[in-house]
Amino acid sequence: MLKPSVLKDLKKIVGPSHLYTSAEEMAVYSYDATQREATPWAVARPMSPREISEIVKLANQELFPVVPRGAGTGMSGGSVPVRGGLVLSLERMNRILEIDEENLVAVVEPGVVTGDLQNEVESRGLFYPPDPASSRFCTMGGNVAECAGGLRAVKYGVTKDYVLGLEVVLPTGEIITTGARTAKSVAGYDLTKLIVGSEGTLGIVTRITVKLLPLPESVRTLSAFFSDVSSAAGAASNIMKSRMLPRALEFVDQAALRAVESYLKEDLSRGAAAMLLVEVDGPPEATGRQADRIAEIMSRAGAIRVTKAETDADRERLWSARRAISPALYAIKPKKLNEDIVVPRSKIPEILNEIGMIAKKHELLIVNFGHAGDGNIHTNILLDEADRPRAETAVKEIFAATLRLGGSISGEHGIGLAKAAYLPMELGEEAIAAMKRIKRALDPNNILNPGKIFIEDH
Ligand code: 2HG
Ligand code: ZN
Repeated sequence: MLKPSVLKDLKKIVGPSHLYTSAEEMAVYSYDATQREATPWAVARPMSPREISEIVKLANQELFPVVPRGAGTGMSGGSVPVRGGLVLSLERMNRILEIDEENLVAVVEPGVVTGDLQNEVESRGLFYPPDPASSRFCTMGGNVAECAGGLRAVKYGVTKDYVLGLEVVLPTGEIITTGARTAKSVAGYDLTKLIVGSEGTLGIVTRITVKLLPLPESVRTLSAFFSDVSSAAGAASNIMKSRMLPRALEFVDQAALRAVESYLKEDLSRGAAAMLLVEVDGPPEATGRQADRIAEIMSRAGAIRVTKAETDADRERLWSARRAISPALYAIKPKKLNEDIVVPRSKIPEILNEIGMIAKKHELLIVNFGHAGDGNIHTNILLDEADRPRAETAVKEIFAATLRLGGSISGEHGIGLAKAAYLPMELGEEAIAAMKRIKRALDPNNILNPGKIFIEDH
């Protein structure tokens, strides 16, 4: 609970209409896309770095947790206030501040919806490549906090590859800038990279400078359906071996297909067991040729049907279906544990095989889809509450197999709450101790987003 005097101070900082305390308002800020929930003690909606700095200084005096929050679309519990405290919602700081067309740079506030930035720059012939499946709802601040990946990472990389610099309120209240707005800068330690992906534990990002690219001249999208998962996995690995680099290479298994089809009331797959969705971009003469070659590779690998999207509406239909998989899975079972393991690309057939065996052993329904081109598979264990203990054992086994194949337990969703217990499986004790030393140095009172990433505090 926050003392009445603290609530009064917070009201003074953000203005009375931007401090929420009612049960209904708390409920809105209590969860993310993992279905994890914890009720905050209050919610503040600041408008400036100065207000945030004052809030954080107050938190250090009064020792209450501060939990930054974007749109709540996170997949690892990063914005869930597990220790209570104050949720700091960045939703009002939602301006695109600048698009510098000459230098290919955009400057935004953290509450900007990623899809809105994409649309704005695309209307000027520019391109912001990171494209989380939730791009229509998620915000740039959340993307930075978790280092979001998404559908185009296979060719263009992830959020950290585009962030040139940040303005950050440190856990002790200082407002700093990191990086630069130039194409290069090696002035001092790379604090930008430290903050990107730090899951709201090392600073609150209040301004983001990203690099832009020229918008590719043309895009071609193909869908292919297979009668078994291993042919689809084989086709994906043949595409990656072909010396072409698609901008998206997505895999969807049968259960995920069925879920999204019943969600959208649309029969995409006509009974197929797996789908690949592939997209190339570049000059039209190149994309036309690449689309033909990719179609041929997929047919040779056993595709029962390959279709090239002919219109923007066709493309949009395919991508909307792909983006809807995650929410659609709730139609099958009330709960899911969604993981985002990543393995070296060539190991996808092996990891899918292992996951299949683990599912069978524990009698669990496990659905797989995701960014095959990155080796990043969204393994979703669909469950009723009674399945949970077996599901948790299965998660551990899936992580062990992932690490054995040279992978990582999280490709893009972050550790947050969901994977904190498993982080030691991947990182040695010394590496975790080094990370905790950084946390302690920047946040000596453990104010900022406590309880995340590490199972035990510093
Ligand atoms: C996606 O790629 C998201 O659709 C969500 O990263 C994945 O729900 C999931 O497992
Ligand atoms: Zn994803």
